[in-house]
Amino acid sequence: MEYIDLRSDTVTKPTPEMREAMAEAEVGDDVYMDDPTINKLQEKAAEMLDKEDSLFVPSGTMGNLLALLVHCQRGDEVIVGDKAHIYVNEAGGMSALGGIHPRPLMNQVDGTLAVEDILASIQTEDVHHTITRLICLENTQNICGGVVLSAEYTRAVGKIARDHNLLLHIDGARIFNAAAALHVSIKELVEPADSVMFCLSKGLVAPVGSMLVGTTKFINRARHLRKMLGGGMRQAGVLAAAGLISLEKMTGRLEQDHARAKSLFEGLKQIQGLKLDATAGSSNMVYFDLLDDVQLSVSQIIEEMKKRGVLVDGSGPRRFRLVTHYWVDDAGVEKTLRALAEVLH
Ligand code: TLP
Repeated sequence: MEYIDLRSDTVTKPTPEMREAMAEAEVGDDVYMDDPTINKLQEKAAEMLDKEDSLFVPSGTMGNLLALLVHCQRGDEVIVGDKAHIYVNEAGGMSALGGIHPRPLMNQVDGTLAVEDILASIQTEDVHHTITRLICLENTQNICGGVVLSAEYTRAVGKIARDHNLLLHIDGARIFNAAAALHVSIKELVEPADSVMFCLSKGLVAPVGSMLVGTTKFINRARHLRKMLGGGMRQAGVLAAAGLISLEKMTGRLEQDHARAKSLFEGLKQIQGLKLDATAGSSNMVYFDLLDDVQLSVSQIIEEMKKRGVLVDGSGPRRFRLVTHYWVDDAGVEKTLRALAEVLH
């Protein structure tokens, strides 16, 4: 059966054009920095974000971890959202591998960290305290609903960082979705950040890989630590070839995914038994809860949807997240809505 797969945008398989580019990619040994396709991808990513340099890494998780390890010493503190992927979904890498102390602040419903909370959490110089070193933002903010943090807000946080001698890292796994939703340039959106991680293998459809972007000094240190973590790849130009198509072609089409998330949101509103998040459809995600009168469990609904050719995933005991992407077309949205209406009634 041909499934419509809404579990995540990480499920995107490479396009035929990507597969062709991968097959024909010029490659070399990237640990010697000899892979021309990786070098081209890294130059292109740095240029697009208007930063000095960038590094191809196997995953978003590794990209974020490298940023934390480069920016912080053991015992340093990181201000991070309590719903941030870095805090919730990266296996505690910052503490386990870096001895870095997270300072979780409550994410607001719009995905931001309240400026007053950030200011109040910066440690004063005191023998009892950790040293606050870094602020992490996530844009789009996944768990808050794929919500988008504005350029203005990012600038405000960047100013706090500079005023207090801190650094700013953006987990921009879906930063191109944010730029598309805001209609601002990616350069403007990331300008205040010292480092940014973004994923090629989510809405940008590449099969593997993320980019870490920042100053040349930062990237050189990150390359060293990537090797330490076993992430020094060799002829990975076959992967970078797909990543180049992500940057050249896929960054320009994300509004289609957002429009389909909005159609899903509108359609789901017509189905009884669901409580949709107000932020649903801000970018390419729709989160919703099951109302108490729905007798079926999340796993029963997942099973029933699968029988109807639609893959969905739960994100809580009564909660779902649907994610639109390149391989979900208008017919896929219709099929999903029909299937869910049938399952729930
Ligand atoms: N997110 C995945 C899951 O891990 C939850 C998903 O399906 O959304 N930052 C953010 C904001 C992310 O959403 C993710 C992945 C990552 C980082 C990590 O990227 P990978 O999976 O490449 O390590």
